[in-house]
Amino acid sequence: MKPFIFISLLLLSINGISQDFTPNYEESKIPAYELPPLLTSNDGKAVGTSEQWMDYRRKEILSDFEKYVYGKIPEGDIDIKTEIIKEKNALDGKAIMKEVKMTFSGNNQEIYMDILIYLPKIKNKAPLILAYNFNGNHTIINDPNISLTTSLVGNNKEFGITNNRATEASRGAKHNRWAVEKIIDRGYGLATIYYGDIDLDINDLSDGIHALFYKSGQTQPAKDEWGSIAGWAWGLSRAMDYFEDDDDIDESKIALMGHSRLGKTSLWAGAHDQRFAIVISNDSGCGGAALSRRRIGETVWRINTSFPHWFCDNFNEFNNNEDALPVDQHMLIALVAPRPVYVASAQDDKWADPKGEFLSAFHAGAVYKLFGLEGLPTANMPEVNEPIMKSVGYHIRTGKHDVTDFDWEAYLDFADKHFGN
Ligand code: GTR
Repeated sequence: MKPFIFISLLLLSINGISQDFTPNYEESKIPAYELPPLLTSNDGKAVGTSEQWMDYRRKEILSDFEKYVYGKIPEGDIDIKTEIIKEKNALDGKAIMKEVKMTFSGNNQEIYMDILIYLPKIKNKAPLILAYNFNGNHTIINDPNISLTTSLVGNNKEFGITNNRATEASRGAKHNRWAVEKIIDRGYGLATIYYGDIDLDINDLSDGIHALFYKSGQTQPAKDEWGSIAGWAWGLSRAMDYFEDDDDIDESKIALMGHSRLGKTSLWAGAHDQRFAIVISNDSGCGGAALSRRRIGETVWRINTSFPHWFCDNFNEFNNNEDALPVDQHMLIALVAPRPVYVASAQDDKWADPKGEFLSAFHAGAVYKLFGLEGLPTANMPEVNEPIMKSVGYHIRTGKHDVTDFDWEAYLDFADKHFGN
């Protein structure tokens, strides 16, 4: 895709948002709704044991999310080549930095994904947090050894990005969101990937990972096939394939974290791929942790209108028609069970519906109970800045839609608790 097309498409996706949408923020105006039952199968059987959950209910729900929300990954073989590009001392010698390039090819096309990895220098294999970034690996910390991304990035005057190509000036530009040193000091590794490596975040699925899987003559996913979120989730699983082969990484202790649209992605990846040991959603909102039926802030119609490429086409059937959805987002969180899951909200992030995020996490607890595990203790939201950490974790912190040191501290505490670090 040519850079100027990328810019105009970005503008289009912003301007394409309908003007006459007034989000509702009042609890009293939420239409009465009933959540689809977690523990009754589609043909009406009660699900009362963890075996029944794993044997059929989990599969039904996963398949409904594939069919109606995120889209299925098409079948087909692509070639994957993995190379370690760099390995260096980092952070004044207390960490190792690696760059790993995975190249994917199919249909005579090729894309690549660069995984940037920081590992603490510890005796054992490192547990690790995996999270996508929005602007390129080089933006998470000012480290001259990190390769600038060669994928297209958004233009930004402050960093001199005018032709959708990363600049030196954007090194470390997003360091506020990445507690790299804290993570290393706590004995964890961090791996990150620029999400645009897998699929550019524009309403165009003719390229990126999708194009590698198209059948002859196909240029768009079928109605029940993957949108961008499922594509990004696929990329996280490929990173996991690599971690399984890296002797410095403990692949049984990978926590997946994501913010906002990438929080939606981490939930879907973690639901789908049970190799991820902990799943963390930071301010993921509509299509992530928030219950769709509450229709607070961003709604299904609104998200499908502003970001038509994120979900599968079938999801449009539920625009202003949330009650017809066979699933709601508490079921997505439940798909992570029995693995620990953490949902975080921000007080000023009304658009993402903090209470809807909390309620999803709360209701998912019913499935954890089948495994003899504890979910969130009550249906009342905790005070701000007071994390709850059971097998389901939750906090709402003060502040806006963002990733802060407070969030990272909570995630590391949660990982310590469950990984026994
Ligand atoms: C918003 C979108 C949200 C959220 C957010 C983000 O514009 O409406 O669903 O994903 O972007 O990713 O920052």
